[in-house]
Amino acid sequence: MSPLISEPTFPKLSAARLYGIVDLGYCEPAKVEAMTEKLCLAGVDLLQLRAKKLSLQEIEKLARLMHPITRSYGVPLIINDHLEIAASIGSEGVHVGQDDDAVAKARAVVGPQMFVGKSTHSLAQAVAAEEEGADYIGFGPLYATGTKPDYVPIGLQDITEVHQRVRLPIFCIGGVNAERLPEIVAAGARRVVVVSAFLLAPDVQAYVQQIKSSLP
Ligand code: 3NM
Repeated sequence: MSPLISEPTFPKLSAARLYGIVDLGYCEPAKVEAMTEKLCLAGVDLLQLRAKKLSLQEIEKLARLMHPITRSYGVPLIINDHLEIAASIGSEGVHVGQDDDAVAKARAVVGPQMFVGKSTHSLAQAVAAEEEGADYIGFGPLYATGTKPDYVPIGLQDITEVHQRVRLPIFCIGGVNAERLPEIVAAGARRVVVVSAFLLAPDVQAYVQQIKSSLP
């Protein structure tokens, strides 16, 4: 008889509130495993691997290191940009930008099980991403951010309306930190993505927990 191997179960995407990103602009490769563990332990609901400057081989290697850790916490792992890597490692999700592949192309590569997220930078793009079949959207950057320096911040004024017009989970992103969170939540945000504020925090776990407990 073959042993029973239990498949990890992941909560529904709609239950996710706090989305972390292991961005290799802030976290060196040798620290990716430890950072993944800390973020998951502290309570991120989703975790993305984002590495704009590494080779495909290096990114795949890191994704393969992260995946057993994220799975053990029941945290979906999302690969930024690289559909083939997502398909090859069997991550739970993939994330595409406005200049990347369309959602349909992404789905054709990664299959029907994996969820597909899309970055949006305006109300019109948010509505279009839903029509295109995305499973969730990022909405931002709310503030100017060194993590995505070429993007003009969209501010907080459209957050309420995007929640009225788009039924998908909406993750507000870009310059989100503990100090700004109250005004972001007051503007109508229910879900956020935090990158540099987590990765640069002196105590990552305490910082994640602080943000998590301040979300509605
Ligand atoms: N995408 P930080 S803003 C990766 O608006 C990313 O689509 C954005 O990093 C978008 O929390 C952003 O360090 C950077 O500002 C978020």
